[in-house]
Parts: sequence; structure tokens; C-alpha cells
Amino acid sequence: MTDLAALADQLDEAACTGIATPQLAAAAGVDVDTAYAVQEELVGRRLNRGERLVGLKMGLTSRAKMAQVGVDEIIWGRLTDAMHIDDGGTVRVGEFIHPRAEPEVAFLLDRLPEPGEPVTDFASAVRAVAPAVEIIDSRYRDFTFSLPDVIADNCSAAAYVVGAWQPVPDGLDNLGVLLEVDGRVVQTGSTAAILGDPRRALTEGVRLAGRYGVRMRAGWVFLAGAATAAVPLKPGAHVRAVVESLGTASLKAAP
Ligand code: OOG
Ligand code: MG
Repeated sequence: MTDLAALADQLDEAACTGIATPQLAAAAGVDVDTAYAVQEELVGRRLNRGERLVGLKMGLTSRAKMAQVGVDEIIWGRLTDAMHIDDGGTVRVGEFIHPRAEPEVAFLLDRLPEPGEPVTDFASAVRAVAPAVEIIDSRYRDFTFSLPDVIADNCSAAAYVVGAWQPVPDGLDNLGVLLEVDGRVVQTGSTAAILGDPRRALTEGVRLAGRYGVRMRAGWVFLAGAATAAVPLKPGAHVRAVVESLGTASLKAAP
């Protein structure tokens, strides 16, 4: 029997102390299903400390991201209120290990189909959309991991900022995406990079999280996954994501 609690403790300690930990999945024989069980335990530690579940994030929904981390399966993780940063707000990077920033599209969820059912009515499933920046911070040394490792580590989730919510536009499948650091463009892409259309990420999220009995709720935030590779987040940096016709989301990195 895999000791889920011990593995969750190992990852929780790395996140709380800001000290990277060795990969654990191979040594402990953790497969994908077990990794999601570790993730649930790990996020459970946060909930026990008073955090609230506020949404879901998808990971590796674009080729750019898959190539950057060398894992090519779509994954999902959990967002809590403690990870949320106000638009234009400050994130303390000293609490993290080796944080990176990436541009995303966020959905404000409304009425979702039963787990396992496809999202056929996107307009009723999603109340609003917004540009977002996700801060990821792998708890593993050198930001390297296998598929079960990254799942267990709650898909590197660390923090996120969402711009002003916008009405759902007719098309979401070909909007230009920029990531800026200190006013300089460091990544460019398109929402088409996210599974051809970020709306597909929601169908995948309902399907994949539903397998583990996780049901998304109205009012939750959903991050569809980064459209480009992530960039290191340095203290002092001002980071901004721009998504064509949706606007911007930004944050400042304090030491
Ligand atoms: C895994 C998380 C991936 C995304 O948007 O693709 C992710 C990682 O890159 O560490 O959040
Ligand atoms: Mg992401």
C-alpha cells in the first residue's frame, strides 16, 4: 500500500518551507490514479488549515507547455482561495522555490453538465471569461518531474491572478496572447494553442476531474492552461498577460 499521507506531507513541507524535494513517484510506485489521490490529500492539508476550494486548473493543454516540461498528458489540479491574487496585486516570490509565470484564459463557471457529459452548452456553462496569469512552482528539484509526480504536486499550482471578467465572446479559438515582463514581450501565442480552442479544456476538465468524483461548481474559477511556455518570475518583476479582446491581468513580484 502506498502511504498517501507520507507523500502528501513531503510535498506539503516542500511548499511550506520553500525547499525543493526529490521526485517521489517512481520510488513509491505511484501511478496516475494514486497521484490524484496524493493530490487530494495534499490539497486537503491546505483545506485543514482553513483554505477554501475555489476552482480547478488545467495543465499541459498546449504543445508549448508539454515541450517545456517533457510531459505530454493533460492534467488538472485544484485552486484554493489562498492562491488568488488581486489583479495588479503583489505576490511574494521568496515564499516559492523557483516560480514561473504563464499566460492563461480563465472561465467563471456557471451551470456545468454532469461529470462525464460533454460541455455542449458553453454559454450556460461559463458566465464570464478573463485573461489570467498563473504562477507555477514545482516542489521538485530543478523543476523536473514525471507525469505522476506533477499530478501529485497539484500540477505545480502556486498562485494566480485573473483580470476583469468579460462577457463570453463568440469565438475564443484564435485570440492573440502576450506575456510581458517589465513592459517587454517575452512570450507570444494564441488561444488556439490551448487544445485548438480553450473551450475544449473545459470539456476535458469535466471529464478528467469527473473520473475522480470531482464536480465543478457555479462560481468556481477554471484556468484553461497556458498558451505559451512559462518564464522565471524574478523579484521586482512586473508581469502582465494580454489576451486580444479580453484585456489584461497583471501582478508584481515582491521579494
Ligand atoms: C505543470 C503545470 C502546467 C499549464 O498551464 O500547462 C500548467 C508545470 O508546468 O509545472 O499549469
Ligand atoms: Mg498553468
